[in-house]
Amino acid sequence: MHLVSELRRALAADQLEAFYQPIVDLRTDRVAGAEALVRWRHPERGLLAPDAFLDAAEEGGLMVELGRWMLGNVVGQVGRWTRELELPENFRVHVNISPSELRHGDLAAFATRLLQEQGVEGWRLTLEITESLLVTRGDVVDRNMEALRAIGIPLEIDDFGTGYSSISYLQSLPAENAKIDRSLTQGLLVEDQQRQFVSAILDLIHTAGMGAVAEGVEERGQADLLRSLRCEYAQGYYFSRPVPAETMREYLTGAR
Ligand code: G
Ligand code: G
Ligand code: MN
Ligand code: NA
Repeated sequence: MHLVSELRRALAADQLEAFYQPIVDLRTDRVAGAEALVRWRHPERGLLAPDAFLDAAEEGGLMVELGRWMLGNVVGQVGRWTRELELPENFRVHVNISPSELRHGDLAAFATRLLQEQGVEGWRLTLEITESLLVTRGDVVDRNMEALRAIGIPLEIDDFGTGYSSISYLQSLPAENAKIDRSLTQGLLVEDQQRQFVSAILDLIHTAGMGAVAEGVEERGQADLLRSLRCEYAQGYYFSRPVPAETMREYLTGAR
C-alpha cells in the first residue's frame, strides 16, 4: 500500500504514539520538561521514527491532521499527569508544530478548545517552531503566533542556528526560548572555535531576551560546558532517549 494511504489509515486506527524526551534544567539538574516526538507503531514494520513518514505526511496533505492528533494526545496526557502526579514546578511539554499547521488559520482556536476540554493551562505546553518557517512567515503565521501567546502558550524556535537566521527578526519574535540544534552541540568538546561559536549564539539568544535549550547532549562534558556558558536547558541521549509515556511517568514520579 502507498505510504500516504497507509498513514491515513494509521491515524484513524490510532497507531501513532507520542514519545517523550526529558529536558533538564542545567541550573538545578532537575527535569524541567519533555519534548513530545511522534512515533508510528506499524503493525508489520515495528516502531517507526518520524523521518520514515513525515515527508509522506507532508506530501499527502496529512500534516495538519497528524499535528492535531499529536496536540490532542499530548494535551490529554498532560491533563492526566497534572491530575495524577505532583509534577515538577514549571514542568512543560514541548510539541513540534509544522509550518503547514501554523499556516492553517485556526490552530490557536483548536489549541484553546483542547486546553479547555482537558483543564490544562497554556503554559504547560511549549510549541516548537522551526527557524526557517519564521523567515517566510506571513499574516496567518503571525496571527497564529500572537493568538497562541495570548492564550499563554509559549513558543520556542527549534533548530536554531541551522536555518536562515537573520539576526534582526530575532528582536521582534514572540518566542520564549530558542533550541540550539544538535549539530552545534556535537562539536562542543572537539574544537575551541566551536565552543566560542556556541558561546556567541547563547549570548545572542540571551540578548534577544530568550532562554536557551541545547539538544543532542550525549556526554557529561557537553552538559558541563553548556552550563558554564549559561545555557539554561539541555536535552539529549546523555540524560535520556525519547521514551514511551509510561516511562516518562516513571521519571516524573521518581520510580526510575
Ligand atoms: O526523534 P526524532 O527522530 O524523533 O525526530 C525527528 C524529527 O521529527 C525532529 O526534527 C522533530 O522535530 C520531528 N518531529 C517529531 N515529532 C513531530 C511532530 O509531532 N510534529 C512535527 N511537525 N514534527 C515532529
Ligand atoms: O525537533 P527535532 O529535530 O530537533 O527533534 C529532536 C531529534 O533529535 C529527534 O530525532 C531525537 O530523537 C533526536 N535526538 C535527541 N537527542 C539526541 C542526541 O543526544 N543525539 C542525537 N544524535 N540525536 C538526538
Ligand atoms: Mn524539536
Ligand atoms: Na531541533
